[in-house]
Amino acid sequence: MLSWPAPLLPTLPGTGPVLKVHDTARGEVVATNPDRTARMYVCGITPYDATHLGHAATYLAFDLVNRVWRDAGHAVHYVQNVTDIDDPLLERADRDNEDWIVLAMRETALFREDMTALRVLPPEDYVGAVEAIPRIVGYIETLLDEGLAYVLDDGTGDVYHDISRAPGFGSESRYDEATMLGFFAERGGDPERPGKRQPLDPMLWRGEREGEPSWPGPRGAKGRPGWHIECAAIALDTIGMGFDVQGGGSDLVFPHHEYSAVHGEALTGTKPFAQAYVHAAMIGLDGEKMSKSRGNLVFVSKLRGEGVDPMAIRLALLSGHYRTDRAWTPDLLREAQQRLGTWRRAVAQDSGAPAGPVLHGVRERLADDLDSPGAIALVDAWAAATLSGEGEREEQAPAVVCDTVDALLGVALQDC
Ligand code: 5CA
Ligand code: ZN
Repeated sequence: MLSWPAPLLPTLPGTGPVLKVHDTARGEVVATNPDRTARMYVCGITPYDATHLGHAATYLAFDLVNRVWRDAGHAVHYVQNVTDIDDPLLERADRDNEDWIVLAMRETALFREDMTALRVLPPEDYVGAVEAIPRIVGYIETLLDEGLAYVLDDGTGDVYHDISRAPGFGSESRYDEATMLGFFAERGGDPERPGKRQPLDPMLWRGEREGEPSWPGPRGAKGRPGWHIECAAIALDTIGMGFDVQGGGSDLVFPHHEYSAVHGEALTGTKPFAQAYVHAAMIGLDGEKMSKSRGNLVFVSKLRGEGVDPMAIRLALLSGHYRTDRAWTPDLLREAQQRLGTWRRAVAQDSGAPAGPVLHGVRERLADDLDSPGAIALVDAWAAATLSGEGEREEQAPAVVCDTVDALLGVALQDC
């Protein structure tokens, strides 16, 4: 699929430190240890209502991962999917009496525009579920051939992964069975379905149903792919097993990332699927998680349409830590707009407070589990000192801080 245009990325003097992130599977902050090319897979949108500020916050968190790795001297192979066929997309198209393909294409196009406006570095591979179907089918056939998957015996043609044959099951989320069952039922699973070997077996392929789109499937049975095998297959085909970071919002901890990992491990006979599973916390509005199903959404495109500077949206979302559930409020945006104005005035000065500690400090804060509020506080302090006109001055400082904020926080202040 077409990705989106890359923003310019200034090169900073020296190199940044090793990135540490919180890994859900180990339950602690761990150092990433990428090869020369770091590999990251971040779960993309299901394109029926893009891009709300929750989505944006999640992609901004992983954009920081990308930027910190690049600053540390790595190339980054970044992969993102688009779940352009799944139940919620078809349900929305049905509700609005719209062609699901038109809906998906329109929302994906809007997402690209929002990501471009927010200056998110684009993925090297941007892959839709539909275009991946032939590969997904091959993987499901492998699981069937190895006796790790089974066709349900009720004539539907639905295929499930037998998780009793998956020894690693549970090691990503580390949830107990009751918790798993709760989230599974809540997030698209079917624990009660008769004929399954285990209630927690996930669907790999949904046999053709009347009125639903379908494609040639495993062993010639028509239908469409399950959700978790989509991400496992796309990751395996692009960056392979053992990649550095699997990312998404915390609502994907279970079942989605657990099952993607289990599918990947079953298909390759190797572990782990990802070295670290990193989850961004939820953005809420008026005390509830912002979600399509609840309909309490604020859209990036709506704010842009009202003339809000995308850099202020970016700063507002980064002013909270990515692992803290937080609310979007008008005050948050106002504060970010003010901050952006202050920073822009400061970098427009002929000289400023010393830049070295800002560059070093922002690098250090972001490498420490993406502490964006800590990084922002350092730039605030620099801007205040610079605008006060007092203390030590350096002629190059405004340009260096401008580049630092651009390269590491992704906030463009001006042409530095
Ligand atoms: N297509 C799947 C992933 S393969 C999916 O979850 N799509 S989504 O459109 O529902 O969400 C896209 C991304 O935004 C996911 O990483 C999800 O975890 C994240 N997300 C959804 N709602 C929020 C929210 N309120 N706050 C933060 N992140 C969110
Ligand atoms: Zn996914």
